[in-house]
Amino acid sequence: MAQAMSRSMLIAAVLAVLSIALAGCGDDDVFRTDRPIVRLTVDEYRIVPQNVVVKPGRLKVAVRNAGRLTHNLAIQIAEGPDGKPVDVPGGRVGTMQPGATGEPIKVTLAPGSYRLVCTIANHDDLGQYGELEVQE
Ligand SMILES: [Cu+2]
Repeated sequence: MAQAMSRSMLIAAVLAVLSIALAGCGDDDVFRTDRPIVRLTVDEYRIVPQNVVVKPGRLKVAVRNAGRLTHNLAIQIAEGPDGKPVDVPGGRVGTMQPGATGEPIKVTLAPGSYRLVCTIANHDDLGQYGELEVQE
């Protein structure tokens, strides 16, 4: 009886590990939603989820800093008028202290590809960026 139970628990544990491993696989790491809100978490040096797909129009973005350093979040067009990345209007959550949640922002996005990035120091170079795809 006890043995059967521990076996089923072991199987459950193995399945849990497998599902976590699968969830971590490259192309599968995309968060898709039809809802006009996205919640992101930032830490050293990531934006989670890193790949987000939303519908065009109004989008509320809420960000929490789960890291040990300060971070911010900008939603950018990869190439602005001068060829450099530029924030979409209203598309920046200011510096968040460790453990803090930023003031949620509301942006209006046309279909296209946008960049998510922390613009503090060299966090971008350290991998703290992501992609926001806006598509019908
Ligand atoms: Cu950062």
